[in-house]
Amino acid sequence: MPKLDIKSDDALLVVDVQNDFCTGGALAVPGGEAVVPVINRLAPLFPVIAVTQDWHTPGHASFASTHARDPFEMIDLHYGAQVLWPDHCVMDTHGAALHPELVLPGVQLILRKGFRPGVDSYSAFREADRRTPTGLAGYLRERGTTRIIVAGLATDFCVAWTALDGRAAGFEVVVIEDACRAIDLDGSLERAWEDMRGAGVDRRDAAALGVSA
Ligand code: VGL
Ligand code: ZN
Repeated sequence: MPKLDIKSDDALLVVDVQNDFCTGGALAVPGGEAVVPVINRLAPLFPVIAVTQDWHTPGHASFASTHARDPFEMIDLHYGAQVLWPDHCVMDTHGAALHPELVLPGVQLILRKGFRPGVDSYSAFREADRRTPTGLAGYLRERGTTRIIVAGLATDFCVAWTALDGRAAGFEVVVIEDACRAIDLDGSLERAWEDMRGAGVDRRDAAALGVSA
């Protein structure tokens, strides 16, 4: 018996399972592609499924190359501190495409984020200026969603920011830890779990939904 019963007001949110975040990609998350079969098994349980795609312009402000700096340095942008990343998930490229083995015929919404040249967006709800909404909260509310179950990449960046903003938007939030993989930059993974715990995010495994990891 699954401990977490999926109901009609639950939504699965699949975060950034894209080629560039998997082995061989421009910003590969260790073991990133391992989330694919787990997510494929989770998806059929859900009445509502949304997928996000990190979707940057060439020369995006979050790219180290844009500032002639090295990847993983920090920079101050107009909205605050920003990690500088290798060029990744450039809109409409192979790296930005969803992983080819993701089988999600039931997906209803594909939400792109980070498409403004000067503003990053780890969160699926709110851009990095912390003001500009993506529209996802409104979409989910109109669909009758009260709880979101989050899986994908990367645990300590886009998954965590999405989970935290989901709480801020009034949703119950569950993160399926073994359906996620992390970047873990200078302790970012432990900090992310602390922040999520503090915000009331529920941390579970796929087994809680009766699904093997
Ligand atoms: C992400 C860094 C930069 C993520 C996206 O999906 O976690 N991380 N862009
Ligand atoms: Zn990005």
